[in-house]
Amino acid sequence: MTDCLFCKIVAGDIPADIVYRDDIMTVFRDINPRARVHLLAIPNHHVESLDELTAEDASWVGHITRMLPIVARESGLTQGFRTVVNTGVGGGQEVYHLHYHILGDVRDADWRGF
Ligand code: DGP
Repeated sequence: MTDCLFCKIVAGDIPADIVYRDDIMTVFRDINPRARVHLLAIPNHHVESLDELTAEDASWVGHITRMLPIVARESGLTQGFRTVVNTGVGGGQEVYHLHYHILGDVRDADWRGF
């Protein structure tokens, strides 16, 4: 989608600190980190939110889910991490390209913020 911020990051039109990338997904550092490590994992193709998913999406959703702990570990989060997905207005979603927040070392982070 041409006017989607995260599609532009996938395309390389907007710079981002990318920590992992494959044919299905991209992971980059959040511009406004809420924890010592705060990553965003997104599908490379445009999907607005979890609300859009159908049974046909199971394969790539499974791939992203399986990769979350691998990328987290490779980013130094050896003691675990928090995963957050905000969905829609009620979920506080700001960017309408599905993204999984990966937060590490969250002990001092504002719990209510996520
Ligand atoms: P959400 O509220 O779940 O839609 O989170 C959107 C996140 O996206 C928020 O934590 C800040 C992050 N973000 C917004 N714009 C940019 C950007 O241009 N670059 C990066 N790296 N992150 C962004």
